[in-house]
Amino acid sequence: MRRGPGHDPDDDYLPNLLEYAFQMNPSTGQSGAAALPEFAVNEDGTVTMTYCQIDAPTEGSANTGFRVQDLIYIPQISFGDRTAAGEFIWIGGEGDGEVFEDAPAVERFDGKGLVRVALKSREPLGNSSQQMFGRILVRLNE
Ligand SMILES: [Ca+2]
Repeated sequence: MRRGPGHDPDDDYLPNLLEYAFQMNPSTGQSGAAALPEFAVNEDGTVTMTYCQIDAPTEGSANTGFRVQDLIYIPQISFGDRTAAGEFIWIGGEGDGEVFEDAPAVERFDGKGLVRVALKSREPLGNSSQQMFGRILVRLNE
């Protein structure tokens, strides 16, 4: 059985939890790139992270994570710093830093049960020579 949230039956490197969170098909390796997070640096040095989440009543904020049905979407950034164990240090969500403006721009766009969420950083972040990563951590809301 390969039906658990961490399984990847279509071998596209997206576990079932993320296929569900981004409303992709877990049994075919179709491209779901439109639903995956994008990260852009604005002219003023702020960054905008854009991603899709399930279109349903939402609680929380960009800085605590958005609770939608049985999922939590937690936007985070990293400047490439690592822990002693070699893992990236992520900032945002879970109370350890307020990276993004609270009110995201939310747009319905595809009729497939998703909304596109655009989050802008509160301040300029780094410069073009500094590596920066963004991710959406998705967890089950237990
Ligand atoms: Ca998959």
